[in-house]
Formats: sequence, structure tokens, C-alpha cells
Amino acid sequence: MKPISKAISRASCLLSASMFSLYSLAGSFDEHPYELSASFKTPMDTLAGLTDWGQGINYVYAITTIIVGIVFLAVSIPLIYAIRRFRVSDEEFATLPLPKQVHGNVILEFTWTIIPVILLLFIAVPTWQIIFRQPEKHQIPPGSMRIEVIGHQWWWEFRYPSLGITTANELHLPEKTPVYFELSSVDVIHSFWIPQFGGKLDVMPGKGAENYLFLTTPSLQHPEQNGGEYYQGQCAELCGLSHALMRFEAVVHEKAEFERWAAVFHNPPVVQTALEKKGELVFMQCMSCHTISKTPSEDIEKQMLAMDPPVHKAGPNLTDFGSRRMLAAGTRTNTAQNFHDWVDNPPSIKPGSRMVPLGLSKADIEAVAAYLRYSTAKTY
Ligand code: HEC
Ligand SMILES: [Cu+2]
Repeated sequence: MKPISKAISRASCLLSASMFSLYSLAGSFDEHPYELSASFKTPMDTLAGLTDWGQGINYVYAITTIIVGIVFLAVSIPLIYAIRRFRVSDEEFATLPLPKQVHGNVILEFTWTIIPVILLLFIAVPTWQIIFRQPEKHQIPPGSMRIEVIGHQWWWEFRYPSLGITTANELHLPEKTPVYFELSSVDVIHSFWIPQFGGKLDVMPGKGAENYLFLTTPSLQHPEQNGGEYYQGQCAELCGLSHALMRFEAVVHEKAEFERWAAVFHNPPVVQTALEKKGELVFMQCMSCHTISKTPSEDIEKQMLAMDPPVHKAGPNLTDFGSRRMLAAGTRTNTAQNFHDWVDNPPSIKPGSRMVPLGLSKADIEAVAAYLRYSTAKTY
């Protein structure tokens, strides 16, 4: 037993020494942002770390992995050594005396209590640093862009108070810009998550329960391509039947392109063909739940909001629906067929959907599809 305890105490000395040297090597996070391989960029890659917030989390993750790795080696190497070195046959084992008992050995017990405490501190301190880098509401850096994120079963509403824009399921962002998301919910708890941007944050119902997430949007990975870069978002808190189908897309634009998007957002729909005109009429049946800027549906919304208490429409704002890549909260591509299937029977696509089947004829769906998919499309 003696050589083993000697080996263990040596190993623990080595361990703490290496922790200190690792720390001095790594320096502070700000000087050496820890970047894990940028090559595997799947849509749900939480290690992509494309924002300062995501890199901070990766940094803590890396430290944790290193510490866990060292603990693994420090335990498994002596263990394997002991198993091999002190291996005996069953018969021989029966003749051996009890090993020396160390119960109540103050030094040993103190050592194996203090080592985990130190290791946990090495994880806790950077974790605190990263958490406290998220500002409180009153510490939000001036000049950052405020975006209200409102969770609904099972879709996302995005409001830009400074631009007077309300949209849904497609979160447009200018590149390299500090933004803060004010997260709230109208029903149950959701969780706002763009994996490639970093960690998730709960979206809570109830006044005063807002959460705030502050980050700097990534720069464009392929600036030569126009039209923004898309990142998948996903609700990350079980929120009911269609929780898994509560997605969205974040679109990062060049700054000028974002400004063009915001400038044309409220342009009224351009209704040209006879089919689109018919669709505009069919859309009357949708106005109790959906709003399109500069149409009568907006007046209905104003009347509803002026009531006491104010009534919010149940469905997403469709002002720029024609420009959206996806429908049904980021779960289907915005094609004629998917549009038909959705409007014909929403719960068949999203179980429990708060949009009910409206019993429209095929011709009416085709008309409202023309109106929504083409008249509301914006060029920017
Ligand atoms: C009772 C309220 C209600 C009515 C009426 C209604 N909708 Fe909806 N609609 C919703 C809700 C709620 C959603 C979000 C569903 C989801 O994603 O879970 C939605 C989603 C949509 C979407 C997908 C939007 C996106 O970007 O994901 C489209 C398109 C749509 N509705 C079209 C229509 C049309 C066309 C009509 C009228 C023929 C209509 N809706 C009538 C409540 C309604
Ligand atoms: Cu959810």
C-alpha cells in the first residue's frame, strides 16, 4: 500500500501544479478566446461559438473537459497499475492479512476533500465570470439593439421597438452588432436557443419575469453571398405537444442590407393578379388572428389592442410572409404545397396547433397562397 499512497500524493501535487500552469498559459478569456474546431458546422452545433457569448461558454466547457480529463487519468492510471502490480490468485488472497486500515487518517481525508474543492473552484470561477458578463437590464450597454422575443405555443414573435417592426419565426439581425433580447412568453415556459450562437435562456411568462440575453451578432461567414446567412433556432424547453416543432431561423445580414430590410418592411402588399386580389378577400377570414401592415387587418389589431384589457391576436404577424423561407415556425419550407397543407389542416402538421382548420376550398387556399406568398414578398 505504501508506494500507492506515495504515488497518489505525488500525482495530486502534479495535478495542482499543472492546473496552475494551465491557468497561466490560458490567461484571461478576453485575450485568448477559446475556439473549438470551426470546421464542423451543423445547424445545431453548440460548439460553433459564433458570438462572444458562445465563445465564453466554450471556454468554460474546455476548462471543464481538461479538468475532467486530468481527474480521469489521475484515477485510472494508478488503478490500472494497482490491479496489475498487486494481482494475486484466489488461494493466495485467502492467506493474505487485511491491508493496513486508514480509516480516520486526518491527512488522507483532508486531502481527498480539498482536491475536489479546488478542482470545482477552477470550474466555478470562469463560470461566474461568463455568467456575470451577461448584463442586468440596467447595465445593458447603450447603443445595443433591443429585440423583444415573445414565445407562443408553438411559434416565435420578434419585435424591434426602435424600428416599429413586429415579425415572426424569422429573426433578422445586422452583423457584428450588440443586441439584447428581452425574452417573455404569453403562455408557458419556452427557451430561446440559437445553438451556433451559444447557450439557451428561458422564456418565462408573467410580468417582471423577463430574461435578458446580450450578445454581439456574428460577422458574415461568406460575405460574397447576398441575402443573409441563416442559423437554426429551436425552443429548448418542453412546452407542449408541438414543442419540437417550435423552431425559427436567425438571419444575419450585412448592416446596409439589414437597413434595407427594415426600410421596406411596412410597404403594403403589392396585389396584382386576379388570383392575388381574390386571396386578399379570402384573407378577411384570417384577420382575427393575423396582421399584415397597411391593410385592414392592422386596423383590427389596433381596435383589439385598444380594448380593456387589450386583446392580442393569436397568430403570427404575416407582413413579410412572402419573403420568409419557412412556414409553420421554421418547420416546413415555404412552398405552395406546404402552404396548402398547412392552411388546409394545421394540426396535421403541428399537433395541437392553435390555428384551427378553417374549411377553405382548394381554390380559396390557392388564392390566399398567391396573396400571402407573392403580394407580401418584399424586395430589399
Ligand atoms: C384562430 C386564429 C387563426 C386564424 C383564424 C388563422 N390563423 Fe394562421 N396561424 C394561427 C396561429 C396560432 C399560427 C401559428 C401556428 C404555429 O406555428 O404553431 C398560425 C400560423 C399561420 C401561418 C404560418 C406562419 C409562419 O411563418 O410560420 C400561416 C401561413 C397562416 N397561419 C395562414 C393563415 C391563413 C391564410 C388564415 C386564413 C385563411 C389563417 N392563418 C387563419 C392562428 C390563426
Ligand atoms: Cu418548447
